[in-house]
Amino acid sequence: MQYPSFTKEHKSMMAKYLTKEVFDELKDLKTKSGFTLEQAIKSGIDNPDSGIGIYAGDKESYDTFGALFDPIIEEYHGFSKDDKHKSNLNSDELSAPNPDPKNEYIVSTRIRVGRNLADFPLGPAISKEQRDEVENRVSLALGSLEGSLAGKYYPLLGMSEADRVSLIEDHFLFKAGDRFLESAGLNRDWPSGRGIYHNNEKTFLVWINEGDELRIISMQKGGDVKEVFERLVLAISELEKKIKFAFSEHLGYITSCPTNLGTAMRASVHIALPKLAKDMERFKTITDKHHLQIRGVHGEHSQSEGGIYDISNKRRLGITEVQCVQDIYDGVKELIKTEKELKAKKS
Ligand code: ADP
Ligand code: IOM
Repeated sequence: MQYPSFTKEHKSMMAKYLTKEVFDELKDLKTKSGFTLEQAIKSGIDNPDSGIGIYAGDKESYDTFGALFDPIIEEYHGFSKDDKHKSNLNSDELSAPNPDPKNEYIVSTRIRVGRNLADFPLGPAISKEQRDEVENRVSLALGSLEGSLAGKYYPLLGMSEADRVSLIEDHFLFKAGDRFLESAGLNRDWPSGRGIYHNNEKTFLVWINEGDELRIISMQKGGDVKEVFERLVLAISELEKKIKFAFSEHLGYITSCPTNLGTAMRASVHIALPKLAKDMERFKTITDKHHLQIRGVHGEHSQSEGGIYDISNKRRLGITEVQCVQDIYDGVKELIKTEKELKAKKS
């Protein structure tokens, strides 16, 4: 492989840190599952608008290609090579009374974590047989859940187009054909091995074999962040009794995208902020202060609709799960306060 010809459109962290020197050091290396630098960086090369532009094929990728992953992880999470990840899922330590009890701003709250099986490569390097085995193991484990977590697994293979589209539009299911995942090798053999599990109320959901082997999701209408967190914590602890997840003392839960390492948690609200949306500088000052990311209503790389934004924690590694949710909670409180002030001024 030749050193990639990056253009000025290539804005990813991968493009920033893949100097010729780093490239020469890594270009001929391979992990035990056969994953190469070329595969790791393909998404960022094919998609110049990538924010990060690199994926891991297995846990070992983070060591083998450390000369490239380490500075990206440091810049994204503020987490250095010598830091240790820590976990705290104790909801009693979360201070989060509903910031919008009258349901004026927050449409819905969702918290997800990514997980991958300890004994398998990650999605970019997994074989079809291994992926199908992951689907079998995970759907079996989910099938034994009881009480509020009890539900049903719906494989993508054989799902009607109408059901698939309506699950996506209602924000429950992942989209098909994501070009970032496509180039990362994460869409191979689609739709085989993929699917969604959910309880009756669709407040507890698990995606199987999308960007990670599991995305464990708790969501509901309104702004009761604590209730959403508590449901997620219960689901994680039940699943951990049945499945061994890939984990490292240093990097926490191992995920295919380095942005998700650590807690692998993205806690988000869909929130209507029409006044702040007209002053993006002020909006961004608040989100930056609280380490938050702004996405559109249809997920990453989508646009806002009707002044509704997806606001979530950006940092996931080196801080605990409680801190991830606290970041978003504190930021959302300030966003609502500012939106109210702007509304009062104009009327
Ligand atoms: P991920 O959360 O795994 O990073 P995306 O950003 O692609 O992935 O979002 C996945 C789906 O979850 C999208 O349909 C998005 O609209 C939906 N979603 C995210 N946050 C919320 C929320 N707070 N309420 C409802 N749906 C949400
Ligand atoms: N992996 C995905 N969440 N994203 C960070 C892609 C990118 O923009 O590089």
